[in-house]
Amino acid sequence: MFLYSWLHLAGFDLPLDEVKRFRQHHSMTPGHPEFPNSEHNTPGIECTTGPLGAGVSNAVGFAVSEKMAEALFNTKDHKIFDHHIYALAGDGCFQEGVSAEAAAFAAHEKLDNLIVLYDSNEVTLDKMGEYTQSEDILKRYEAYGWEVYEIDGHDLNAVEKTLAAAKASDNGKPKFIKCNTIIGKGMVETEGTNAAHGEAGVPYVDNAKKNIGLPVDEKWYVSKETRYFFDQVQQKNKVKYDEWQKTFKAWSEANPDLAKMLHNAVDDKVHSAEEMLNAIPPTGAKAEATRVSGNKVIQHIAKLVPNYISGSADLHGSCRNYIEGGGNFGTGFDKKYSGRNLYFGIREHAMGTILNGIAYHGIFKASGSTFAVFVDYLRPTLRVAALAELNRVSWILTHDSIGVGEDGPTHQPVETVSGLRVFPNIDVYRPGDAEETVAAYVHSVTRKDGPTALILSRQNVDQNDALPVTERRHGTLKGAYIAKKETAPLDLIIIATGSEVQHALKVGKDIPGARVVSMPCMSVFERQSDEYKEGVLPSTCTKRIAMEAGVSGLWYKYASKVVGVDRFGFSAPGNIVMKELGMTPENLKAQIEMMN
Ligand SMILES: Cc1ncc(C[n+]2csc(CCOP(=O)(O)OP(=O)(O)O)c2C)c(N)n1
Ligand SMILES: [Mg+2]
Repeated sequence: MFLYSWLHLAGFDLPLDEVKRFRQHHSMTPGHPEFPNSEHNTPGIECTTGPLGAGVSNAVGFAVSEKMAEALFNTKDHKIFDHHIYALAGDGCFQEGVSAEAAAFAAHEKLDNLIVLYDSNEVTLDKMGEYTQSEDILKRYEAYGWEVYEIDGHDLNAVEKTLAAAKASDNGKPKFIKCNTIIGKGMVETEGTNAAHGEAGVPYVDNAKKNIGLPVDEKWYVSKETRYFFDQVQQKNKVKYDEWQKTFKAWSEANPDLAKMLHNAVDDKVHSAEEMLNAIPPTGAKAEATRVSGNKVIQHIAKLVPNYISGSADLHGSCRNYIEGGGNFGTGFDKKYSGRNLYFGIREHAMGTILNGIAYHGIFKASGSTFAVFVDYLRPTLRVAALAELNRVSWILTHDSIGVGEDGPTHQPVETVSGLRVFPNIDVYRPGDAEETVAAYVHSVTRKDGPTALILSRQNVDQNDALPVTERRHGTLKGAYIAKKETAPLDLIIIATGSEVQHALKVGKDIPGARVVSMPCMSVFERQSDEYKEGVLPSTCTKRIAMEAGVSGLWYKYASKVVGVDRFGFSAPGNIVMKELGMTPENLKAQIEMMN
């Protein structure tokens, strides 16, 4: 309500009637603000809030994006990017670990355009702050390398003065302003206590209004003075806005190529999937890990999509998502702010929220990599990216199965890939060879309504060379396709994904009535026409077996029998783990023979 009332007063197109419909179905004012998506379009909402701590680290993503935009687009003559990023956060936001990861990154990369205001009221929901926190948050932020300030948050002059000082300081430090406040100030019965956080304050509102001289019987009251104040602010801002438009026009005329790149980036205008597939030559791969195929593909993607950037939680080398010649983001060492590779350090959760922040900022398309099994460390951020429909985000998750081998069960995903598939609106691609990897990457940068996860293998996989490149690529864009057609009347369908497609093909080629279907992405397949789906998986053929080196559950939607891995793995060479847990063509064949 705080944010909605401000947006309304500041002149955004958020009518008072919509503010009054707070938390009602189809209103512009849902319970927690939501980034414009297919269900909400509230002007001025810059990111989806709700999970505490995420906002602080989203703000770090905004600050990254802004620094990058300054480095790429500002010229000696024209400065078109020069804004600061502000975040308002509470005790809960700093108790959550993700803000700590992001704060360390922000200081390390010297994001001095970031200003965080800490509403330090020493109160959370259940209890008074002292019940759960005794650390000195100010000292903690100072230790990270932030510039810290402490003020009385109710002293508006102090707020204004400190913000001005924070803005004026470009000393390489992000700014942290601890504003000491009293929750529910003026609500004498509960002020300063956790009871003021939510509903417990309601009975005391009338009294509070009386105390500060507001009419008690008016619920949606805006005083004349308040309106006047905001109108003045708007007029002042309009002058600055018109000035900026002039600079922007001059910049556009002087730098037409940059201007085109910026417009395309902001409008998210990319080549069509078809154009990209045409521009990426056949891989010619032999036996090759899909992470290695991915490394070749990402170089093409980086050329085709100039606003594409790719970070990693210290696993660029293993996940193979480094953009060659793209430079490294940040300051110090060989880094610069225009760098397209981001070194997040081993901070997966922050990486996820920062990617979301970059996407919200609305210029770049951001991917981040880690081992698939560690995606649980950023899982909360996948959820928000999916519901906020952040198509600018993708995750590159390698070491996709028990095939990882020696590192053992902590590093061998089993439930992970299916665990991602159950999110609404995440397209989870587990390509089976190099050409499927090409199409999966293309999907990740051309998708318009949500994020994509790319699940890639550590170990080599065979290529389905019997099928033309274009059929493998186009089939992949449809989520599933016939990887080997039956040569006799159809009486068996073998469905597989990723590194198990090679086994399905090996077994399928000796069974004339068997069709092999490669299904790299379930959700994309589900979005195809009934006709296409029936063409790939005819309902008349009920004898179907699926194979994947992961938990079997989801595959029963498509198959009557599943060769899966419903247990954790163990440490041994990858091919031994695969063999012991039944991920071989021999076992697939034996399982088919047992079907009636
Ligand atoms: C990750 C997460 N956990 C729990 C909650 C539920 N929750 C909402 S507000 C809140 C207390 C927050 O305290 P603080 O940030 O100090 O806000 P204040 O009460 O001072 O306004 C909790 C636990 C949440 N929104 N997100
Ligand atoms: Mg608090």
